[in-house]
Order: sequence, then C-alpha cells, then structure tokens
Amino acid sequence: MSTTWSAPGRVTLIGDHTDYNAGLSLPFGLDRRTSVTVRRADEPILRVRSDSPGAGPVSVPARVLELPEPPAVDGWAAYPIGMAWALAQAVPGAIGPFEATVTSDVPVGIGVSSSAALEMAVGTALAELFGLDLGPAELAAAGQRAENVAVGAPTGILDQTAVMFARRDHGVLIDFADLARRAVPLGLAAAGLGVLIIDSGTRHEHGTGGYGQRRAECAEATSVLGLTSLRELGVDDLDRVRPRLAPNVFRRVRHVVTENARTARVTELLDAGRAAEIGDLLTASHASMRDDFENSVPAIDAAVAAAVDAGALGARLFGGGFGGACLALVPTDRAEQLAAAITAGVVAGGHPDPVIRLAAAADGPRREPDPG
Ligand code: GAF
Repeated sequence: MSTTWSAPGRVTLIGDHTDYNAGLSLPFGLDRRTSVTVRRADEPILRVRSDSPGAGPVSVPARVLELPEPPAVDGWAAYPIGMAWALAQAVPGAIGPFEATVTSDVPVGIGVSSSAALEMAVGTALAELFGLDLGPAELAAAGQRAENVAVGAPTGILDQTAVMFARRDHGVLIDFADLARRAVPLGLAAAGLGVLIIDSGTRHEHGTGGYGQRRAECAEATSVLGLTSLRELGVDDLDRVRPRLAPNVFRRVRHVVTENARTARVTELLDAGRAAEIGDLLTASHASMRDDFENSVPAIDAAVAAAVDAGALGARLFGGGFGGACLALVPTDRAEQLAAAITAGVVAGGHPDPVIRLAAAADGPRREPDPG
C-alpha cells in the first residue's frame, strides 16, 4: 500500500521575523506543491528519493528513529529523514521502515519555504501510512523540530504553521503568542489584484549566517529589557526602550514591533474587503526590513523600487531574507506590463534577470491520487 500527500509552499503577505518574537504574521499557501509518496519498506531502512536535479537517493537504517539524537544526514534528505525522526520522537514506536518518493515544483532557496512544504508533505503522508494520531499543529511542531534539530536551521514555526493551515484565496493570521490561527479572506480577485512573486536569483541559507544573528539580537533585546517576548512592546514604547539598547539591536526591535502593528492593520483592511488599501503597508514593511532589520539585498531593493515606480500598489521582501524573493501587489490586468518594467528596472541596476510569476493563495496539505 502507498499513499501520496502534497503540501504548498508559503508566501508571507506581511509579518516577517515576528514568529520567534511571539508576534503576528499573515502568510498564505503558494500554488506550487511538493508531493510525497510513501510505502512501507521490506528492509529495515528509511529510503528517500527525489526527482529534483542533484537530489540523489539516500538510505539510513530504520533504527535511527529510536535514537534521541537525529541522524547525521547531509543535503536535501535531512528534511524528510529529520521529519520522520521528529515524528518518531512525538509518537515513539509508531513509525517503521519506509520508502518515500518526492516530486516538487516549489522553487528551492527563494524564500517560499520549500523546506516546510517537504516536511509537511512527508509528515501528512507518514501520518496516514502509520496511522499517527497527530493534528495539524502537532505536525507543524514536528516540522519545526526537524528543521531546528535535524537540519540545524534556527527557524521559527511560521512556515510549517502557514503550510498546514493554508486555505485557497485566504491568508492565515497567526498569533505566535498562543499559536491561535484564523483564515482571513484576501479578496484580491474581487479587487482586480494579484500578487507577483519576484525571484531575485540571490539565494539564502538559514542554517548559517544572518538569520541566526538576527534571532540572537532579538533575544538579546528581550533579555536586556527584562521581557518574556518583544510582543510586550507596542509602537508607543519604542522611544522609552531605545536608550537601553545598542543602536543595531534597537533597530531590530523597531522592525518587529512596527511589523506586528502593520500586520494587524493589513488584517483589519482585508477583513473589511479593502485589499486595494494595503499596498503602502507592504512597502513600509519592506523599508523596515531594509533599514531596521537589515535583511534585504540590493537586487531585492531594486525589484521593490522598480515595482512601486511602475505602479504596483506595494511591494516587499518576504520570508527570512538575505536573498530570495519579494512580492508586489499589482492590478491583474497590468501584471505583464509591470513584470516587464520590474525586470527592466532590476537589470538596469546591474542585477540578474529576475524570475517573475503571478501567485495564487492555495490550500494546505491534501491527499493526492496514487501516482501508479
Ligand atoms: C524563515 C523562517 F523559517 C521562519 O520561521 C520565519 O522566521 C521567517 O523566515 C521570517 O518571517 O522562513
């Protein structure tokens, strides 16, 4: 017997670097998916294979599932095998030997969470194959554990939560203070709007580098200010706390605090059917990441500027940053024209040709027909 499940990538409409600060985020599921077919294996192994270039098959002994430490697996296979290990930690003894085959059209390394799509597709498929009694929030938590412990990337739980609770034509408002979630209608089609995803061609890697440093700076601010999380601060508190923080740490805090406020306001506008009014908040979010969180790169700043100059309602870097993609909110009937203008602006700035496509908000994990 085999079973196939797929899961979408993730786009953050607004609310980045708020998840590990107990803040707010409003992501949606990308209409690109990763599918995983799993079947029980006859031998005591876990074998994973993928149709992606350079992602060769990997096998490890099934007994790694019983160990308290994750198996040392390099490259792409750390995600599916790490996910199986995290599930085995959550439900000891429930998972046995298996083979998994992965196919995906979620772009890797551009910030649309190909890793969470893979983790959640593996998680939902293994949950069915082995009859695990785990809900979507528990699968998301296992995915974060896989990523933090098995892969070694110090990420929050935004991506896995967004993927698990994604809903067509909706965003998912997530309050990371208590992990409460609510579907928010995007209302883009009714407003004649669409979201362009602009891949800058610069790649990011969250296992190393800037992401962990930013997380540490937020943790430092939390500790210096004697808080449980930065969520305890509102925009009105910023002037008061500023003298107690190093200038760069203060800027990180200002991004997080103002991003929570922008996310709440975008949600209010969308709830009121006023999607056409969120653009300036998206662009303000970009400025906050560029200047305060300092996780943008010149090619993305150029794409955002070109998008706004060409008539996008708003544009912003999204995801972890330090490379990757940005989004632009555009009138759908001018999307092609705007994409051409963005490309021209980016290339004129000496950056590589971006890859641009219109995205739609897609559903979360679903069972797929047997590929045969
Ligand atoms: C990455 C991380 F995985 C998320 O947890 C989140 O912090 C995001 O960057 C920024 O919002 O995708």
